[in-house]
Amino acid sequence: MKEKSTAEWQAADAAHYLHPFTDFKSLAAKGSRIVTRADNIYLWDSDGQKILDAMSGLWCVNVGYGRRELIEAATAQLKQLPFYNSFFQTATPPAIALAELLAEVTPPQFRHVFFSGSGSEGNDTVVRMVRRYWDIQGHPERDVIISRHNGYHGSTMAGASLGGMWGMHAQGGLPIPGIVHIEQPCWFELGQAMSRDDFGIKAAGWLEARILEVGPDKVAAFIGEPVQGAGGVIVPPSTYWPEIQRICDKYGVLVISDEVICGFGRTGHWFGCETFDFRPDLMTFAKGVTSGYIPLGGVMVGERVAKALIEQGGEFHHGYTYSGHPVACAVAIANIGVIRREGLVERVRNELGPYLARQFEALAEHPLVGEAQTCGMMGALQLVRNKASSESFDASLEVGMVCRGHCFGNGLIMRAVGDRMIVAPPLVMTLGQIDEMVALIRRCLDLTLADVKQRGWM
Ligand code: PXG
Repeated sequence: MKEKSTAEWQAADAAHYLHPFTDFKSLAAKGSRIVTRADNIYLWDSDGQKILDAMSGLWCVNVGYGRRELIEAATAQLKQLPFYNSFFQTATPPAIALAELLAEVTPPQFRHVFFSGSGSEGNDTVVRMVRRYWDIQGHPERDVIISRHNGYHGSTMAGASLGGMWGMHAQGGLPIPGIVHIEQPCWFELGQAMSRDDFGIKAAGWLEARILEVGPDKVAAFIGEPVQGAGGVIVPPSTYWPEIQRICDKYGVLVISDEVICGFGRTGHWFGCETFDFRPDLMTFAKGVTSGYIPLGGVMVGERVAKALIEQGGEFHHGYTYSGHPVACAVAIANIGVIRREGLVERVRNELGPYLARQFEALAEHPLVGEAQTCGMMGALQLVRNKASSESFDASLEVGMVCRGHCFGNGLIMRAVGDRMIVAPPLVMTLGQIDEMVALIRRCLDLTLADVKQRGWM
């Protein structure tokens, strides 16, 4: 590709490229940061600035950048068979081998997979599959799926409908029919009057209340992320998911775990449902399955649903051109190989996760931080105006964006969700690199504090 200067890239970008989740006009005025290369946990931009990527690309580069094994797997597969589909009584060896491998690394109820190209497509598959399941059971009226406010399940029509982001619903006539929401298990926002454990039970109770309101004979499934990622790394109390499972079992409601972020080691187990001790019937995955090197997603289908689909379902009228793309599947196999050989899941559970948790406990002392939470290799810092009373800043001040601006300027990528600053760094970090990241975070918090005081906001 022809090299351009930063200004030339920015001009061409502003002229032609509509970015996702972006105010196009305001970005064109500011100019994009152009990322040109990466290695391990670092990125470099077109001005040569080195950046520590504490978001793993977008929650996905679990094994870090520049991994030879993944690059070689893609290259070899591109030469051997760059594409063939899985329709019309056909399959390719990488897709079959990955299906077999996923059955090995996922919880025992999962022996089948349906591939998609992304997490959103995976969740569209979930909606169609769940409704098909109840159809086959002779209960087509059981078509309501319950989801949560501030959950994120993608940006397609079904994905955005399942998600509980009201801004997304306001554009394009969403949610689609048959999707309803309950409140999220966010203790900081909704539960501070009680213990975390009591709040977990209370928040799960909102599901039972909604099932009774809709009618248990109408409810098909409940979907949630084990830890809400895009919503701000909201780690639920440990009592929450077991209670959700109990309620779903009581009413025969299917449980769907959206593992697009939590899957493949992020929480310290292969899947978030193992960390939080529940037993989903379906599990959406994407991102970490290939460490983001190439798009791939899918749905793990537990025996309850798989048996019905296979034995009684007839043709399932659903699928994508890239379902089981051989190059993507070859990369996923190499990626899972790296995770296994390097014991990354165990490292997150036993070493990196606990270390990150201790560093975040120390960051919780900072005057701007009202709450610090981590789970495995993900973490959140809630910025507050008054630490003692947990009083928030006025949302219109966009303090999170001020902090993100300092991160940008200091070679650190950290995401701002409102006033919640979040990280989800690669699972291959050394302890020294965690120290380096935390030192950068601390510096950016200090700069934000000075900024906020100077503006008279605190
Ligand atoms: N489910 C979950 C839990 C996700 O986090 C999706 C589904 C959709 O996956 P695709 O591959 O279709 O994007 C996601 C995606 C953010 C951010 O701002 C998070 C995601 C995507 C874009 C931005 O944190 N997660």
